[in-house]
Amino acid sequence: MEAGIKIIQYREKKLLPEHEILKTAKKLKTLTKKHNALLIINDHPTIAQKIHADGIHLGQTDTNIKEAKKIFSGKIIGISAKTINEAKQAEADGATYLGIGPIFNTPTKKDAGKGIGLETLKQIKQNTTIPIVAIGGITKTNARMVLNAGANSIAVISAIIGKDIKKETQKLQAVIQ
Ligand code: 3NM
Repeated sequence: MEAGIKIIQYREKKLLPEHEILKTAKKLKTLTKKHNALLIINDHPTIAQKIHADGIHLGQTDTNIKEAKKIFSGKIIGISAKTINEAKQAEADGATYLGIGPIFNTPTKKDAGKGIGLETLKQIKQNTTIPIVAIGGITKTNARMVLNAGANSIAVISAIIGKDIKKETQKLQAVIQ
């Protein structure tokens, strides 16, 4: 966040007990608030509600948006999609942004499947109106192309994690601004 990251998504794929997830989520809420960044909790609407997260993110197989809305009263609800139909459906269901990916092949998420490519991203953009956060295999080398294809924002893991996070984030910022 010191390097200008605006949104953090906390992803914990049910490997930890709920009280541990809650503990980490609380710490992240304090940190993101201090840095004026938004905190999105992946799935776990109950935890998101408890810590007053800014938003939740739901995958195609997570809690559905109707159920999530009964639990989480925050404004931001993102839904992952990789096809035009999924994206249109997510928008119709009331998502406030789309997580579109993987744009490129990525080893980070083993079950993400093959990259959908920039052409599909363009088509999704043409068929939807809510903001698109693109994810999957995005680096400082291809980030500009992803934005040019219609993404409003990019989300990254390996482009910055396991390296000098601040330095790599600044390099990314330089190409996307
Ligand atoms: N979700 P990296 S791809 C967490 O397609 C995640 O929904 C994806 O990691 C999706 O930036 C992905 O290292 C992994 O490629 C992104």
